[in-house]
Amino acid sequence: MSQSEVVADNDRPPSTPSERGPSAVAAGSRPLAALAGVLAAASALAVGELVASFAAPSPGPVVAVANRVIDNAPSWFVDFGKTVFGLADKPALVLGTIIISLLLGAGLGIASQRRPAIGVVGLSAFGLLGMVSIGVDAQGSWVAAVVAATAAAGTGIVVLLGLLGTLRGARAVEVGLRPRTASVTASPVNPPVSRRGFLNFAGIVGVTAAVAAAGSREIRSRSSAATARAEVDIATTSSTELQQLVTAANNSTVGSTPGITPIVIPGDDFYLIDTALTTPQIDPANWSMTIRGLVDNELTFSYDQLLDRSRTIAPVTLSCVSNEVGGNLVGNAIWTGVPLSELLDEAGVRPEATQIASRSVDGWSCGFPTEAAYDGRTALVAVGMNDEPLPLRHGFPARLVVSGLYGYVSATKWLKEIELTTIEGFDGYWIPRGWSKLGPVKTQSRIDTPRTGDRFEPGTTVPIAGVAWAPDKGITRVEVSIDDGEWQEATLGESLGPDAWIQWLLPWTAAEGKHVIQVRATDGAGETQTSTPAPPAPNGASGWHRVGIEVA
Ligand SMILES: Nc1nc2c(c(=O)[nH]1)N[C@H]1C(S)=C(S)[C@@H](COP(=O)(O)O)O[C@H]1N2
Ligand SMILES: [Mo]
Repeated sequence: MSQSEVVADNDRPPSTPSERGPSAVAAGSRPLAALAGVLAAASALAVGELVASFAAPSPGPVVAVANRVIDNAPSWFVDFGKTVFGLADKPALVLGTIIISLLLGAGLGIASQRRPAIGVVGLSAFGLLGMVSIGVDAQGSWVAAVVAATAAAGTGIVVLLGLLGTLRGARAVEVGLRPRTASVTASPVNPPVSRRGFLNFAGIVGVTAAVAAAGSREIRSRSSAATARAEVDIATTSSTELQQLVTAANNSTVGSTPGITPIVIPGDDFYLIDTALTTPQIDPANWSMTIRGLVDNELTFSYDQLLDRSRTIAPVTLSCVSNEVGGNLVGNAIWTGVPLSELLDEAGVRPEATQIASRSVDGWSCGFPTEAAYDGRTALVAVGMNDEPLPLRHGFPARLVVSGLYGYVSATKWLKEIELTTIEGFDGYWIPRGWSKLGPVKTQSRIDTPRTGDRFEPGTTVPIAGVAWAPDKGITRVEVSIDDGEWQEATLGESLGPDAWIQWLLPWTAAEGKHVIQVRATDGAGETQTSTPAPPAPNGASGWHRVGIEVA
């Protein structure tokens, strides 16, 4: 066996040295060239992330590119992501961006083996994409974009050319174009020096890239707004009174039903919906919100100025238009904030301003009719949730909360500006993506317990219970029907007001057989929710929630 045979890749069929021309060996080093490309891409991304992290909250290349995907993706792609990955659709998108970059890197590595210029051009194009993606990002800075992208592309090119150069050295040794150094005898466990050099180099690059990536994460976490948030105290005396009402509701017969949703959802358990890949980290000391557009005086408020004003406390049920019948993209919390109308009045809203548009720090936007701020419903620039400053993921330092409107038209988190405009003059983020311009919340009810598939013994008393909501009209009646039978009126729990959901209970004696339980609610305007099923798009799901159980 010749020495060149010994060092050939194990996964290749054996061949005689005479059959193995230089091209055969070149093909054998393909996986290594691909590895060189992957490492070039990985180190480029890691260095780009590290450099950009010093400019936080400007995103790094990965998040910025993924943001561009979210912004420009057709809605079928977004729906697909939500269907396949659910609430993990964002981590999946970030991971996907990284994997695609590494795969492209692999391709570049192979293509650059013969023509290194391809690698240089490819990695420069990568850099350009990253630069523009960071630059146009709502939280991006062009300085960070240029510096991070240049460093990333430069690193990628150096790594790629360096590794391929080492690899060429290794190839020369294998083909016998260059004599092996006398001191090293090659064997499967002791590869020739050049190939070993490649692997050593590759290892160092891999470890360095991992360290850079970890470093960027660490730097970003240090710039977190969590510390600033921890120093704010939102609680007031009226929140204590409300808390007593909440405790009473939870301790009531209805509220203490096992399996029923608590009347107030803690921030950590509250449903989350937004387009943000990473939670915006906002230092309230450097934050302010502006009211502009069709107003007499443009006004800007700092966080302290908002906190210094007298605050309203209101339980409001927030719902996502994407919530399915029976779904859990809905929650009730106690919001603390400044009435929107108060701030608008100071700015002086002009009569032609028919829409209140708002934008977030991360570039999201929405809008609703100006009337909603003035028709008496709860409409707040909220700074608190359940007696605490807003949780970071729920919009710290400030967000909008408007009773009776789905979140996608009203509930801007990480609020940056409110612009008075006309209804025709502006479409929020989700409108061109196929959702209705107006998003009043549909009256809905949900069975929390029992759940589909539950089994009971005949004769047991089964508490049928759940929640019903119709912000800002309130719920006046909840009825339950078993097996399409007569509607039976459920007992309603303590009310936190018309903006909040209400808990309900109907004890039922289980009779043998399979049963279908249905629920429907009637709102304060006297309307009973429709039985006609509709999907969430374009303006919210409708129909009655039903649950199937078995008694045997
Ligand atoms: N900045 C920003 N605010 C946003 C969104 C968003 O994507 N970005 N999504 C809206 C939608 S669709 C909903 S349903 C609510 C959800 O608020 P939550 O995550 O606090 O429950 O936030 C709204 N506010
Ligand atoms: Mo939503």
